[in-house]
Amino acid sequence: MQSHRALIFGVTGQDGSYLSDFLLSKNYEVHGVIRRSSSFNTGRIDGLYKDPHEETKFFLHFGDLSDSSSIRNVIAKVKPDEIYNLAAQSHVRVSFDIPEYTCDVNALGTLRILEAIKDINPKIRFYQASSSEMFGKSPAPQNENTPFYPRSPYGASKVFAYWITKNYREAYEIFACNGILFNHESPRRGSTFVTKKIIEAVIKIKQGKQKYLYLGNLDAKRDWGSAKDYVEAMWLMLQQDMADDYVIATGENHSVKEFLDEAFKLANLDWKEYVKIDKRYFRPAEVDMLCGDSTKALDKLSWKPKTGFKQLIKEMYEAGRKN
Ligand code: NAP
Ligand code: G4F
Repeated sequence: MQSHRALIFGVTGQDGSYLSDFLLSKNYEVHGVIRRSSSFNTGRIDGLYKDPHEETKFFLHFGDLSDSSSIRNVIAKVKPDEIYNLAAQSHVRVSFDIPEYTCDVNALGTLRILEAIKDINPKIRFYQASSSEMFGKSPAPQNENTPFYPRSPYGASKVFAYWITKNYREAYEIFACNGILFNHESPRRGSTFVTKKIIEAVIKIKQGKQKYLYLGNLDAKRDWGSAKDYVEAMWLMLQQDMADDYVIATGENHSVKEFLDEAFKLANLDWKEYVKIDKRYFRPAEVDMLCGDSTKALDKLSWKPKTGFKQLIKEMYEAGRKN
């Protein structure tokens, strides 16, 4: 039987690396798009990459979501059955500093891929990495029917990408799905997101290599799940008979303070002795509380999260200690 071929934009990111692992385990041929960078940006996928002269099912191509021609060329060359758009300027705080770039990549980048699919092969199935940040100020619990109220350029860019994905599904019958994923973390999470920042600090403080941890708003609440669990949901969405949009979440939420409690407890430390507040980590507008209701994903995809809050923190802590 011929194996399926997937193309992943954002393959070097947290989710791109876990999705690559997952699809390779399903015998897919996986192609990833990477950006040219003056320093190495492939750390999360180095274990998967082999010289293309050897036998391999994992291939990399240069491209950028701000560059339509590179998107079109890679899609025409790879001829994928499925495209996963995980590429984004994904940092909410940074999106206030570089709003125009954030919207170019996250919003127009999505449109560029959809236009290429429409012109090159409208039969390609498309996954869009939508975000719980789109709900912003809308009260929890949030599900597929909750109105969007984004609170950042990042959130607003993702709202455009969500609607353009839905529009290309309705207008051109492209099999295009939005996965509205709530926060998901892992040992591969970028170091500037709050969970990984806390874990790295706990380990360094315990080792005597760091004195204090500087953070912003400790009262914000997030629905934190595990990236490994969530990439399976992305794939499941593209295996259905009909394209649709799904919320993916744990249904539980915790404050940054609760995360600090659990993480510092693992090292037998009290976070109150080490955490200091730095105004620079506050956002001009904050999302106070996210908590997802993923009943639809359970009913239609038979998907549910496997990793709880404490287990996730423990996994991140144990993996961090080994590095
Ligand atoms: P991440 O670790 O920040 O990865 C982002 C990826 O996008 C990286 O591979 C990055 O490449 C790539 N990228 C950035 N700008 C690009 C551009 N102009 N052209 C091509 N590629 C570009 O993010 P993640 O946590 O894996 O999240 C994956 C997706 O899900 C993102 O779209 C994010 O917004 C969305 N999302 C994430 C969460 C979450 O909690 N993790 C929740 C909801 C939605 P470099 O490695 O070269 O920087
Ligand atoms: O870890 P964060 O930066 O994640 P945030 O803003 O929720 O965004 C992440 O999840 C979204 C899904 O809801 C994704 F779409 C997005 O791409 C990204 O993956 O911040 C979490 C909370 C915020 O309320 C923030 O204000 O932690 C608070 N926080 C407090 N101190 C901090 C810090 N966040 C960061 N990054 N750094 C701090 O020092």
